[in-house]
Amino acid sequence: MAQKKTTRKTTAPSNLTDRVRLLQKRLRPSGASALLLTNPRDIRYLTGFVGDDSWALIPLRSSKAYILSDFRFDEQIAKEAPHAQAIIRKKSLAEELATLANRLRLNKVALQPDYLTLAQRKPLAKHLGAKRLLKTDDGLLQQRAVKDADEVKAIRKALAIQQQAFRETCQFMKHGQTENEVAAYLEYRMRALGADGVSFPSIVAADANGSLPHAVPGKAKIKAGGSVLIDWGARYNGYCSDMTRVVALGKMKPKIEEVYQIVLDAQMAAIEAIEPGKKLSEIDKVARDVITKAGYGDQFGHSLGHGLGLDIHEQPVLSGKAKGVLVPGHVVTVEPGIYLPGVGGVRIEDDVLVTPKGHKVLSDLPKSLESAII
Ligand SMILES: [Mn+2]
Repeated sequence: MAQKKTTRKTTAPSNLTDRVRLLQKRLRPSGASALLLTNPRDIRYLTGFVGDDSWALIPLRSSKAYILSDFRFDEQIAKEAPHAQAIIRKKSLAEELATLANRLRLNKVALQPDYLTLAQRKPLAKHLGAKRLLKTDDGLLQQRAVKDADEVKAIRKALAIQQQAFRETCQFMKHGQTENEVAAYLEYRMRALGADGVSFPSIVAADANGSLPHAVPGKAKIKAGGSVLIDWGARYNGYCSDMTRVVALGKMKPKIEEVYQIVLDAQMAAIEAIEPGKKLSEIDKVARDVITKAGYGDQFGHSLGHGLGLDIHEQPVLSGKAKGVLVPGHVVTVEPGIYLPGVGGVRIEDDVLVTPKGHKVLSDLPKSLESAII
């Protein structure tokens, strides 16, 4: 009897080969014959495999990637990473890697120093030989900063989900609810609308709590005539989105209204300045100048924004200290803020794609002062 062939639906991104080729090309001059991936995010980026407790080996002169994993992930690897060969380990990861490296005649194996502990390196040195281990910069942070079409699509979808959940949450919010209740509803809606989950724990900060840039939602109540700062994000297909809005129930306090308009002006000016070739530090300065000129420079104590992707904070960073320039494919948050202890805070955040000619704002929830009164 002929064996029935089961066709498995793969979830692998379509650009995997391009991503691997780019990495191989960059690493060849380093003298490495392969790169050992120990960062789960990089493993996902280059193979499609989402599980943990696994390593991946990318030889530099072959199109095949290897995933060293265990029984739990056998089926998952076939589905998520059809281009990779799974090695379901019977011994330790280090021993299996040594066997594989010998079989493939790999001379030098490059490691990811930021994602390998000393405890993990020791058995590697023992089984593979310390001389075969190479410390190198794999350049993946820079590579991952430039998003391909698949990635932009996933971020757009994450944004669509988080924005719909926010609109529903604005309908739901009422005087007397706690920050926690609002956060729970918002996160529930994102999940129900198809998100993998949140991209980070949501911030819902009522009134004076809004002056803490990383406030944790608690028992404080939202009140009519008060303001609420909400910083939230969805994850879709592994990709994060990230936005912040400030809304007021019924009316906004004059002080909050004043700084709201300043933050909005700063944010829009910075977004307008985004185009390929512009210095990262210059974009930060555009927003900072607006806020400083209005007299609140000291109340804007963080950098303007950050890249986002499989991680919520990625390259590039929009800060005064950042080196480098924007290139097409960068996706960055633009999120200036003014924080007034005891009074409250305003931060407005959107996600922006750098295009060949300029930029495209991927998020589109209203943000005018009028729209902030709900
Ligand atoms: Mn952010």
